[in-house]
Amino acid sequence: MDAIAPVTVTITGAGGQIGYALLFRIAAGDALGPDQPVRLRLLEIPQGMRAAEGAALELQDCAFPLLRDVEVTDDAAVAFADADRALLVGSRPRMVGMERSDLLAANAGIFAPQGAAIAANAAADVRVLAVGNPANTNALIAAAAADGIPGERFSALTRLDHDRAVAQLAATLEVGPAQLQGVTIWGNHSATQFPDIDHAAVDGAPVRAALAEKLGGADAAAAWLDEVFIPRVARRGAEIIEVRGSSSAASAANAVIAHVRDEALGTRAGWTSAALVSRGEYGVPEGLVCSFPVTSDGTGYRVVEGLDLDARARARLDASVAELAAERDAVRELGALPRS
Ligand code: NAX
Repeated sequence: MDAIAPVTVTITGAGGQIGYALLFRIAAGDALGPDQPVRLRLLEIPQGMRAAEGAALELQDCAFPLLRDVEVTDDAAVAFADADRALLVGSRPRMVGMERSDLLAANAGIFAPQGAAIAANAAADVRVLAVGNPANTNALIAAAAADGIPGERFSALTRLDHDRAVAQLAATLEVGPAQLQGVTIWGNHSATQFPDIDHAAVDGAPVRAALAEKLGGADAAAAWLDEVFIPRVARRGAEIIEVRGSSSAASAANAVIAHVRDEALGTRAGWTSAALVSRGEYGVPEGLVCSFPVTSDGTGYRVVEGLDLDARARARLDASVAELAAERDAVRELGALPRS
């Protein structure tokens, strides 16, 4: 009998490349802490079952002290039974010639039934993170289908974008990532996202001023932010595919670990970024799953309110929010969301 009750974590798409980089770190205690026993439930479609079963054998071979058991299944009711955390990684990738509406429809067909299966089977206080793309809208679809589970328990992953932004700034300023605070990803996990440094500090001093000093003036810093930094962060996924030949996997898994860890154990200094169901913060229409600056005291992420957005920031956030609203309207047309 464990002194601390095990936490059940369900991972969908567990046989995929992010799954393979994620499972072992959860089992090692990186997400929920070094004293927290875990049970893993791996959900796959029939084509992915062998890969997930292979990963389960390897998990056993690690003899992780915190890992209580692993179950591999293609039945969502079994996978989400008593789940405390659901990490929705599996999704339909965009294939050549696929229209955006086809992609949204294919993923609505995955995330709506999974939302319903979570509501029917998971623990009453389950928390759900959508990773599979389009992550924000997939979280919206799952939340809408999960009758009885408050929207605040759903989030979508923008921590990889956040960490990419911190890393690019750290490299340019020639400082360590831990010296930077207050970076924010706003909006959608897509090319319209807005990586924002206007409230960021390096060793307590404004990042904008530090960039101006490093790059030869305020105009040079502004040009670097708009022409280099923002596009590089927003298109980093494509850059990784070009160089590596396949999409980000270990860095994405690391971001999932960081998102869950900070949500469960609390953000320490400053804030991080996550996409949450809007309650109207910063004028983002209620119900959209939008990335915001967030903190957690260990009981769930909350939006950091009260930051000033200038006209440039407002326009960038509005553009990304318009894309989120268009995605929501498209899935509503497909019947994957209740008509409000
Ligand atoms: P892979 O194609 O390697 O793995 C996906 C796995 O999901 C496959 O094993 C597949 O069999 C499984 N799957 C498909 N439909 C399923 C269903 N209905 N139920 C359970 N499993 C199902 O993709 P991978 O590289 O692991 O990426 C997974 C998802 O993460 C993709 O949608 C990808 O676009 C997204 N990403 C999201 C990121 C983010 O920051 N939000 C960054 C990384 C990544 O691009």
